[in-house]
Amino acid sequence: MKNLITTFFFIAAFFTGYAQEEKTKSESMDKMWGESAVSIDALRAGRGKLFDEGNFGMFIHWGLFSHLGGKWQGKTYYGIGEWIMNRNMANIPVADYKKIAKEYNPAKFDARAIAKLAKDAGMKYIIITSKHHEGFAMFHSKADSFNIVDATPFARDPMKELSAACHELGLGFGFYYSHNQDWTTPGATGGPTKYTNGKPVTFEDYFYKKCKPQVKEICTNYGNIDFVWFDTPGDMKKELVVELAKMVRELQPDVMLCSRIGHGMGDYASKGDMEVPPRNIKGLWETCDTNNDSWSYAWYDNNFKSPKDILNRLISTVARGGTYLFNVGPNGQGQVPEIGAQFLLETGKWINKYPQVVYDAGASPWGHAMQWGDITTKGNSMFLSVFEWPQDGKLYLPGLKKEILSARLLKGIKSEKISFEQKQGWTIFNVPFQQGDIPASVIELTFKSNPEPADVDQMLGLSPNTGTRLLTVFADVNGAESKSISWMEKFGEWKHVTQISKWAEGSIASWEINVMQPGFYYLDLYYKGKGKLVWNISTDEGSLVQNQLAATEKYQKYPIGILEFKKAGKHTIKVSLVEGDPETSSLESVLISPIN
Ligand code: FHN
Repeated sequence: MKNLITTFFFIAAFFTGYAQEEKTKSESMDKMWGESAVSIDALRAGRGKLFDEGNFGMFIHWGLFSHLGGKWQGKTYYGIGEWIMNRNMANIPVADYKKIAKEYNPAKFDARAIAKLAKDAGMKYIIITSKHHEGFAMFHSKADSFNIVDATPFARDPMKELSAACHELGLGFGFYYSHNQDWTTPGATGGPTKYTNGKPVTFEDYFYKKCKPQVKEICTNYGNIDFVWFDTPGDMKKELVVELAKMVRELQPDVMLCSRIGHGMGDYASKGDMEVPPRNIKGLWETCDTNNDSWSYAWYDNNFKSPKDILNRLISTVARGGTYLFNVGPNGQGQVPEIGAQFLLETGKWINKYPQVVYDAGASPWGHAMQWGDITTKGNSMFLSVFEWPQDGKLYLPGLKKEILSARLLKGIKSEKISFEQKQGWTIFNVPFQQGDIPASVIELTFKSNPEPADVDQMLGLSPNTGTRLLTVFADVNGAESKSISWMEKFGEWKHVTQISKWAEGSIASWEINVMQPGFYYLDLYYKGKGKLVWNISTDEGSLVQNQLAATEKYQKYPIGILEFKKAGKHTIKVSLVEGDPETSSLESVLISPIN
């Protein structure tokens, strides 16, 4: 058991250490980034323009592991496919792993088709794995013959083909490179600790003989590149990271470096894998997400995100102030799995109709998502992307204090004026009963000047026609611990929430909400724990619900009862744990829904 726990923390540190460190920076540092000491504004106007305005890029995980597709010697290993070699998955010996190259022939790889897919999906650039942790170079490398040209029957350089296709189609292009972990190279993190002849080796040996020369190759042989996306810096020494960054910047002055290079040397911050943050973040940052559960191809993994999910996560990332990097994993033949590709094309059709919602769009002044969708801004306009269309012809927007010049329901380039009224701090739009566009319809509001956070009351709202989820990240917490946590479902498949735990007697989590319509509402709690728990939920008006329910070790939704709001307007809701183990009981959110 102890070993298992140690292993988990070891892996978690590899995956998340940097993200945690960079999160703090991205939230506090919106002026300077890394030792390049360039202001964010200068970056946005200069080499960061593609990243900042494009807002949507394609990530590709492709390597020798794609040939295995999650299976080794007849057994399937569930989790992120590119880790199959690792001791926490199939634990494949280095010599055996290297032999796979002899049978690797992704003959159906078509660089132009992949670049076109990215373009048709509305993506503005591609970032592809040139070398992942397995140590296999997907480009022609003079520094190490364990590469796709010299070690496989395929014998082509797909990176030459892809960079050319991107340049031809007007897409940006960049490389992922695993600079610290290299499991097949002696001296690298996770690699053999001695040469095959038994001689000792150091990390510096790997760094100077393989890592730095290969990074030089990818920065020299593929024309202009826009990104170098280093990953999992672990405990790499600062001087080596600085040396690498310096070389990259000299060879490719327009390149953008992701924060995962380590030691604050990146140009923009990278959030945790698969993490769409719930509140706005300042500065230049990105979320990388994948189209199913694994980054690289896995034969069993067809849990592809629908066009609705992709658009919702993309628009929410942009609405929080970030950029969305969305991954596909080509199979061993070099092809992007069909369902994932289809969903991306659907996504692209929608973006092509509403480009203004995504490209060069700014964050939502509300600082958080709405129950029905999300809000992005551009100039004097605000775009309400409505994914959950109201059934009763009314769309409720809480907290807008600025005068609206016009409200229009967009229909591609055409639009239709919609009427609205403003009362009790709410704007209520009269919308058609039928949703115009799938998966989201867009309402454009225009104003005399650019909408700012000061123009809205960011308080959460409870409308009469949709449930409102009160996330604990927005709660005031007294006497308990509020903490952002991340965990893996399958190996490498990350989930992120903020939770409230370590409850004590008198601990309270509270939210302020603006209630549009008084009445009775269903109340559900999302929590985890052990045994039976008793929760108490009360309002400033003296309404109260208390109930005992079972708990499991996974976050789940539990119906608690019915809560009454006697008057419309601003209210406080308080939650406390009355009975149950305070150590294991964790609250994730409260859902308040109208009773239909
Ligand atoms: O270990 C890698 C993982 O395989 C994948 O490449 C992701 C993508 O962000 N990065 C690392 C884990 O965070």
